[in-house]
Amino acid sequence: MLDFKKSTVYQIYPKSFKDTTNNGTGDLRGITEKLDYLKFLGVDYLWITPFFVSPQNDNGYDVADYYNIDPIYGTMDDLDELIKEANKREIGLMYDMVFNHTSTEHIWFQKALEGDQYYKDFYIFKKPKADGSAPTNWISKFGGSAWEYIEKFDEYYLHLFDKTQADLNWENPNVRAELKKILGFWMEKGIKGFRFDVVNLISKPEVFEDDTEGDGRRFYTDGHRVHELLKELAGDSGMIDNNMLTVGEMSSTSIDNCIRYSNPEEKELSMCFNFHHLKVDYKNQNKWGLQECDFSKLKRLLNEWQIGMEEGNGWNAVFWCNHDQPRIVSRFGDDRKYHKESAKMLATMIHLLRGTPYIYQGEEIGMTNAYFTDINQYVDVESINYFNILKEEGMSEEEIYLALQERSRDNSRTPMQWNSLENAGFSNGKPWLSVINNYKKINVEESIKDESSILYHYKKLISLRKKYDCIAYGKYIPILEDSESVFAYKREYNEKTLISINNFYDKEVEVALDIDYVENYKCVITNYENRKLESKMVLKPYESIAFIN
Ligand code: TEU
Repeated sequence: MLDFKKSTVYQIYPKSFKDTTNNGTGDLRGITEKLDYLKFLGVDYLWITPFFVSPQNDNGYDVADYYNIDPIYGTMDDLDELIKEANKREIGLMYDMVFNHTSTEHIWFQKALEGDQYYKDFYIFKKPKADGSAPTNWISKFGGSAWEYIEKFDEYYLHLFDKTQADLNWENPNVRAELKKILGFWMEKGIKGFRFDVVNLISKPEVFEDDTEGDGRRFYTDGHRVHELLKELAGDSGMIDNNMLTVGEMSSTSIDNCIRYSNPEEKELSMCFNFHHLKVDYKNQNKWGLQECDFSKLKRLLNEWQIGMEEGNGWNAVFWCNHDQPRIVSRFGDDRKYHKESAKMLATMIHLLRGTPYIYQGEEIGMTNAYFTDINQYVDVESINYFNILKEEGMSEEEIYLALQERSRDNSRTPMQWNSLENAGFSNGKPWLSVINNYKKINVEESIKDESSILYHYKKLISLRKKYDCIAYGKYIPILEDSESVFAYKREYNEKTLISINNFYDKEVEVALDIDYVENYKCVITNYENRKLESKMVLKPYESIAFIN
């Protein structure tokens, strides 16, 4: 395995990456076609979101067959070719394993519906309350009740996500055996890692009860047997022995749990995603409530997680973007006046942290939010559900559109912008989701021509992590903790120190640094002109600089 502390992972959302058949949907051959670009960028692993057989109600996170490829993405031959070509370039593939739930079209669920008890036990069916209502008052992550009624059984089944995504019963050893088999099948094919979807939700409580305080998550998040179940999965499947790079997506988790998930001695996973730093612009913790980024909270959270995970010898996946999150340059940067500067600042700020950086397709060229103006442009199940829910709750259409423009998952799912030709070079057919109209300016071809582009900045960050051990292994020490506009830290390793200073705002700001021997430091990356480290510095809007001694 490549040293994951020196590696960078690139996330591909195949549906929107590159379409080679002109049916408007990206495909596996599209990924193969772009491997040279990814090699040029310098990434080590590709996390590819699910391309397995699926009705696509949640764009593939509703898997109907874990062993086969959905025809919209190509064939097994295409996948074999992709693996071969990626291996040639020393790029490892990571597949996305959605094991908390299956599609209701999966044969297991279909058999369960036929009344086959063996398969009914694969899922979580429960009797209604005495009044016939759902077994608990839990809310689905996509809105509405987390239970769906099946009249034939006079029972409900649990779905923490869409009603077509039924939660698996991990207490059943037959379920666990099936999941291990799936991992074995894909490892045989020569892939290098896995990303596990919402894997901290797999352990449900023994007793199902109403949540009088919240939406039910406290009963199943980092559930009582989750570590035990993960250890078993990792050990028995051969994932650990095969040195797979593994990352778990952890919803509403805690540092203590993430240490256990990722400390190598625990033999669970290599690293964890958490989302606390991406909720600092949620008003009252509500995704659809808009507010400015609470910068001091962002700093506090990132610092806490950096220090806490290091103390427990855990490992973070560090990131701003994925297929569920709005584009970071539109979110915490300025996608108009300071597009380049702010995109580069955000990149530096996250990439030099302790953890493995993840880049989401298009982030490296500064792709922005979609700014759709019509509900018909949205495809995402969550966006459409909430459009209706918020309307019922009495929110005005105008406000709902504002919320979707900021928060919809479709913001990150628009087609990758390759060039300035029709549909941004993504497809010659009609794309399944509209291309953003800034593609003539923001695209890969233009970025490659311009060495001062955001793309080259990302390329440099990836190479710095390989070159300097202090970035990969250094101790994390926050500095300028009281600053209301600058996020800064040191990373120390074997006499070497990195200093990363990032102005998060569009205003100049003066910083005073308490650092010895400033003259020994050299600037290794910046988004303005190279400059010297001084004990007092005035930072330009969104200025970001890193020094190493
Ligand atoms: O997401 C899990 C998850 O809880 C969130 O990221 C969620 O989509 C968001 O908070 C809603 O506001 C994972 C996948 O990344 C996502 O694409 C899937 O829809 C989801 O699991 C279900 O498989």
